Amino acid sequence: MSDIRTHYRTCNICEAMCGLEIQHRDGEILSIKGDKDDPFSRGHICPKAVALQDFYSDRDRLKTPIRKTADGWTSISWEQAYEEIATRFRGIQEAHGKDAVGVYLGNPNAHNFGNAIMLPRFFKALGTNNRFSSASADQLPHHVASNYMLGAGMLIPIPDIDHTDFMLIIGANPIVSNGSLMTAPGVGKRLKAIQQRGGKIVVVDPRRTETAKKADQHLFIRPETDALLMLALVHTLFDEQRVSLGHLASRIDGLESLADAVKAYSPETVAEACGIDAPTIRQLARDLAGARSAVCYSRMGASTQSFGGLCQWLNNVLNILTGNFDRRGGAMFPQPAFDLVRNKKGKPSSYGRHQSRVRKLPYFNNEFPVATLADEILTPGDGQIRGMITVAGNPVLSAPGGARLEEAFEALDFMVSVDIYLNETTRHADIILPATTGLEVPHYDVFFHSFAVRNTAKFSEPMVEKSPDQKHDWEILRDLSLHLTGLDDDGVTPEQMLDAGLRHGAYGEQDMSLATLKANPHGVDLGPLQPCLEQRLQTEDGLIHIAPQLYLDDLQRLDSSGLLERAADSDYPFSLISRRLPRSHNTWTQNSHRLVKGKAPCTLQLNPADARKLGLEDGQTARVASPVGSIQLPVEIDDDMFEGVVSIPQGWGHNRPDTGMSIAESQPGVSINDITDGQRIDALTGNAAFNGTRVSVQPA
Ligand SMILES: Nc1nc2c(c(=O)[nH]1)N[C@H]1C(S)=C(S)[C@@H](COP(=O)(O)OP(=O)(O)OC[C@H]3O[C@@H](n4cnc5c(=O)[nH]c(N)nc54)[C@H](O)[C@@H]3O)O[C@H]1N2
Ligand SMILES: Nc1nc2c(c(=O)[nH]1)N[C@H]1C(S)=C(S)[C@@H](COP(=O)(O)OP(=O)(O)OC[C@H]3O[C@@H](n4cnc5c(=O)[nH]c(N)nc54)[C@H](O)[C@@H]3O)O[C@H]1N2
Ligand code: SF4
Ligand SMILES: [Mo]
Repeated sequence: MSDIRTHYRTCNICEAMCGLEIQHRDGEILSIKGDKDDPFSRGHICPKAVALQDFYSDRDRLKTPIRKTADGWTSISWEQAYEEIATRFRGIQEAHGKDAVGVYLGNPNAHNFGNAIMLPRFFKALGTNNRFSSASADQLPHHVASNYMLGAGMLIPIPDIDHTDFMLIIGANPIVSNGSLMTAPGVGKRLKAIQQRGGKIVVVDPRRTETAKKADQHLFIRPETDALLMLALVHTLFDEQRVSLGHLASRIDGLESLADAVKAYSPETVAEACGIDAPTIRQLARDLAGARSAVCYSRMGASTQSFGGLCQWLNNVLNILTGNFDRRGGAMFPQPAFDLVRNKKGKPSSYGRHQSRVRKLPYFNNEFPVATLADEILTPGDGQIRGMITVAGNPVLSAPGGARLEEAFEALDFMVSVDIYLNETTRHADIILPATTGLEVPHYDVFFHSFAVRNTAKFSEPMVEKSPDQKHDWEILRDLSLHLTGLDDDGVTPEQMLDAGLRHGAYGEQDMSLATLKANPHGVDLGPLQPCLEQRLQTEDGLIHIAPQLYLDDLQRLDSSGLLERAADSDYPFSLISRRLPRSHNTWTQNSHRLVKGKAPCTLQLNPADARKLGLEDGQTARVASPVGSIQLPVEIDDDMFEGVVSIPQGWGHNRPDTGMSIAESQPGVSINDITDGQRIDALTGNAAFNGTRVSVQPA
């Protein structure tokens, strides 16, 4: 038996980038703990990190490429798989054009350094505009706001949680999610520190969340009325002459149009619709403007709804008008060692370059909205998608109206999935290519260092050497690219590209390189965020566009939405929202026996008064229906829910036939996206509008 070894790495399950210390011997894991010497996470971890060993040793993980046959799945060699995929995709593209093959990228791509760096090459080889990803079921409104206001979709302002004196949290639950577009390991401690230094936290959410319970103030809000609330806050800042632009004053363009546009949205006008009274809204505006430093931070609750675009624009507007943009304690811009934003100035943005074929939805962030993927596959005509590849995604469970994708994927001529499991999505593929994951991969957080509340950099080696027949995701993408194009491998690796990026980046002159990171396995601290927007801004005119026309135009859609009048729907009287659970991550961690234990967590939460009206008891099964479908699940009566609002966890529904995740199938839950609707989107950005889906609830 060999010696016990200690391995240091970054957990890449969620955005928090926690440092891990793993003891292992001969490929067996003895312990997984927080790495106290990680300069950023300082020992923090959550229960999911410990489950990394379950994914590592999971017998349900796919080990070889498999092919669907009349007699079920059979193993095939990598070479056979590549040959067949290239032949089939090329055949489809020759007959029907490049766009006839579609791509869907799931969330783990953002946590996979090889893919983050190699995907552009793969896209080039495939040559299709029919690109989709989980981003349009998530954070797309943030990218759109950054693109139109700051000139670069990746230049996203991040709350300076470690220095702020006032944090307004709208539609985020970092205590459970561990933070999103705010990489902040140990976020609970960071929130508590705000209060310990005399600051204040306010949470706006239709559910009194785990985060709301720790805040100084919680305001219940009716789903999808956040844009109205934020407009009223902006209105109040102008109305009460509390606008103070600070050091960016000379760079703000469009202030007058903004002041004009918000005149109609007084707190008194929106109070009834939002469910928050006017004096409370006015006081909130005063608190934001009056705090020594303050930041408004809004996330999934404000993004994945019918006015997600307006919300993320107004979120930035509030931070700008209170002088908190690019300022300590406000909304700041990380300066990552490997920078996704550099050198974009003057290059034309891809935003709005195309429209989707069937529903004419916008092409933002180099992709079409996933809400229209099923339409593009199922609607006949020129440009129809006939072949598809999914990479690390499970849209059957994760996309709005996901159930319709089952029909769509079955209708394809040919489908490929690069994944670690046979699951609800990949079972529709003709060929599944298995990748390494978790502890088996080298890691550098290309994206999340760019969204982090402190500048740090860290590279992790794989804990174990993969076997010769295993492939990293990026190798699969490279091999597919080479087979598609017939080109020879130029030998370039993600590590080489990372190294070049680090050397040419902001810290290149301070000896930043891959070798430096390898010599510092706990990570390198590069200090707190600093004001840097004037250097990083990417607009042609060097100005911050506070009132881009597309947002001003979208106000009309808000006005005619019926939200202000509280228009009721008697067939579907409840408003559905999603929630995240501490012990699961999206759709794929439910095969860990460490995470899936105890009481089944996939419940319908609703308020006691609503339960009484419906005659529902705790634990009873309810039927929840929307215009697109219905599901049945146990009721959990909970006075943390706002009246008229019900909540279901996202990421569940492992009750489909013919999948291969035995533990997940033992506690399957149901898929919320069997009742969300692909037609329900934020029309401005194309982002999915999960929140506020109208549903009926009855005893089953
Ligand atoms: N109703 C509702 N729907 C939602 C949400 C919500 O709040 N409410 N949230 C949305 C959000 S924020 C997101 S990000 C999306 C997520 O949507 P998706 O990205 O489609 O879903 P995931 O569960 O992340 O899918 C990950 C897939 O990758 C596989 N996988 C895991 N690790 C690896 C790996 O290392 N390599 C490869 N090749 N495969 C791997 C898993 O087996 C799984 O099939 O869901 C969205 N859907
Ligand atoms: N444990 C765990 N952690 C995760 C994940 C996970 O699945 N499990 N997923 C990861 C991913 S992919 C992401 S993107 C992040 C997301 O991170 P967060 O955005 O922090 O996570 P959510 O729990 O989706 O928080 C959304 C909140 O919005 C509220 N909400 C719903 N509708 C509305 C509305 O109309 N208005 C307002 N104001 N609030 C509303 C919900 O009640 C919920 O509390 O979490 C990441 N971290
Ligand atoms: S908070 Fe996220 S990064 Fe940290 S240990 Fe948990 S899953 Fe991993
Ligand atoms: Mo996400």
